[in-house]
Amino acid sequence: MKYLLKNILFVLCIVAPVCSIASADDGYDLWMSYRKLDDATILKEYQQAFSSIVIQGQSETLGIIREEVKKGLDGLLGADLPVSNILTVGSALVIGTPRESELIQKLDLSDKLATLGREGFLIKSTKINDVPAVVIAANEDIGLLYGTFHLLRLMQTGQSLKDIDICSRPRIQYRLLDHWDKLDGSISDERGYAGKSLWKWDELPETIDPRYKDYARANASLGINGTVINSVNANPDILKAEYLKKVAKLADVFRPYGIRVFLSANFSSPISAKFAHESNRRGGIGNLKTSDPCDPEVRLWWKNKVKEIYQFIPDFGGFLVKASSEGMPSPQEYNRTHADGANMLAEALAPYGGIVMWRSFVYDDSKVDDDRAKRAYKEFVPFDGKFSSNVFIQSKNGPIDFQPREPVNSLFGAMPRTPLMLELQIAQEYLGHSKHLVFLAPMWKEYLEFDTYAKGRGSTLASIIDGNTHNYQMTGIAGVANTGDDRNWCGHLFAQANWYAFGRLSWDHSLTAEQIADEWIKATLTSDANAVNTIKSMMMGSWEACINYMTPLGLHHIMQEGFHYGPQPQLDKSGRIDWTSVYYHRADANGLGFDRSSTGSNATSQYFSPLRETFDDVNTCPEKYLLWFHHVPWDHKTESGRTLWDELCYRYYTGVDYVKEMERKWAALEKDIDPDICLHVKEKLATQEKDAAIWRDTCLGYFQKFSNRPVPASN
Ligand code: GCV
Repeated sequence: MKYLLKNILFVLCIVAPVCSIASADDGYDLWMSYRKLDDATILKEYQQAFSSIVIQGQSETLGIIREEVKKGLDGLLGADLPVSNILTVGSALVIGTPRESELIQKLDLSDKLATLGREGFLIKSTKINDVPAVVIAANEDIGLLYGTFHLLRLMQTGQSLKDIDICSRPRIQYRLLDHWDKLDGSISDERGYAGKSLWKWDELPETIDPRYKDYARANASLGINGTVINSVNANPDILKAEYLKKVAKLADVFRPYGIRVFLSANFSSPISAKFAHESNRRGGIGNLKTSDPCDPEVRLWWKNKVKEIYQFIPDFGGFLVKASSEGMPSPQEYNRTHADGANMLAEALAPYGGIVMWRSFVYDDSKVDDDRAKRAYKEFVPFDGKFSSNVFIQSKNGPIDFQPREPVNSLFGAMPRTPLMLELQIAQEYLGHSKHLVFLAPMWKEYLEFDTYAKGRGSTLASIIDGNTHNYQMTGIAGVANTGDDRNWCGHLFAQANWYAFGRLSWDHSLTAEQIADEWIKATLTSDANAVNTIKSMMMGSWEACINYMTPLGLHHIMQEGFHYGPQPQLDKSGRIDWTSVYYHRADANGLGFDRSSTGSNATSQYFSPLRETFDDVNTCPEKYLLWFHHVPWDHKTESGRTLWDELCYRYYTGVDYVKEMERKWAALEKDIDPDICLHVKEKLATQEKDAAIWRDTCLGYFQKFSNRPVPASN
């Protein structure tokens, strides 16, 4: 008996883990696991609507659509649907362009299709030859792929398809992920928190990791249509032929998914290695002594290099350039301007349809202004209208650097004759890395809906970057990627929701954060109504909570230097002040905050009226930006009636309490969520709670030295 028991235990020990691995959800499938729907009514509706799939035409993209739609419908419906190019009896999903599909041609959708451009699509329920059909139609195959993913999304979220009649096209033309991946395969010191780079440079071009395809598929499912695959701190080697061959292989995988490859270029690439400066950010793969953009040899070097790139990658998208920033080389070293530099590259790319994304993230030059927040505006606005038509100025959302909260960068609205491309950060560099649950869609919505008043009321950031305010001829948005080779792509399962949200907003910035959360939860985690609501409630407040436990009331950049994770409100041993926390928070016996009003750095003057006046007056400045724009006395009365000090304490406690509440809510969902995911998130939340308390105690402990007022034990 004892022997038998021992054997049973042995078998259980061996088998149990195997079973749990087999059934475990490791997060690899992202929002595309296509679990069978459990709502019987909607399942029946879909089963009746789709007894077959009909796709006419041949192309690589159509092949992908066949694969995706089969996988999606079979999974969601628990079926094995036939895919063919002939419509038979029953009911069908019919996908095609009028050019390739006579079934679609017959429907005469030309008026609608004329409004949809190259990437748009329509989904419509109709009848073809008396057969009830749901149709996905578009002008190009890529539109069909986007339409297919959209239909699957509607089904994952359980929406009725009866009488469906929708048209969709992207509001923004260039929708890019910016990877800050290095050529040695690391991302960790470039703000990557999910393992190593997805790109296996040592295996390419011979070996193509199947994950490249999954990456492209995930992006295409959201409508992302470009990727900058290397860090803006660009290693010039990326432009050597040996790397271009590798990049070309990635481009081949991404192309049928509608994704173009772009590269970050190092401005001093043309310089010979023997003339390159010592810093590892300096260029040096060419044979020249200079990278002066007005030097004919330099211009020729770039023209030849671009020609070579297009031989490898015929649909190459263009260059992203970080110049005059954090030690990166620039045209200013030769007394040339940003426009000289960007236009030289633009001229080389123009014949092939390529573009330049020239970043406005500049703060190296101390002569420009003492206030870092003012520098981009001062350096770029004078050049409005001086850039070639294929140049974007790519600007971070805020004037400093992806802080938990900033006002919108004053550059937006101030360059009516230069297309501005918005740069957001999906990676949570300043928001708890991949350790904290922080859903970023509410933050991005706050920025997108921020009214700059550039052309009067309604000149929102969204309307600037989608071209409506200034009639830009090119429009673009980029998100600094949070992906890596971790099995679940993003480190934290909930960080996937930020990749998802970025993609969805880049296609349609009018979507609400709630809708995006709702879609992501249902596609990724569960469709149980209570669980969905609980998770949504966790996500929706998580950004504000993070602000509260890190940088409430407009505080900013008080993170650990370099690492940008934990709090470091104090100076380090070196005593250096510039770009340290004390530069930004300016705590003293009188109060707290950076005076950027007209009595201080006057950064408020860079905004349009009436924002300028609203921000300038401490009594009208929105409290969320209070310490961003003002140095405020500790006893200043805030909106709640509490003094600044008491409000600060209140906010720090509220932030931590929110994390505790998320832990409680998550614990109650155990039965609705895959056990592995449940545990993974539970552990992350425990870390977040610990970290949030450290933030609160460190910051309040430090600021108390100046305020001289007591810190309460709780709210
Ligand atoms: C890629 C911040 C980050 C840097 C980043 C830089 C940039 O300073 O901390 O890691 O460099 O922004 O956006 O260029």
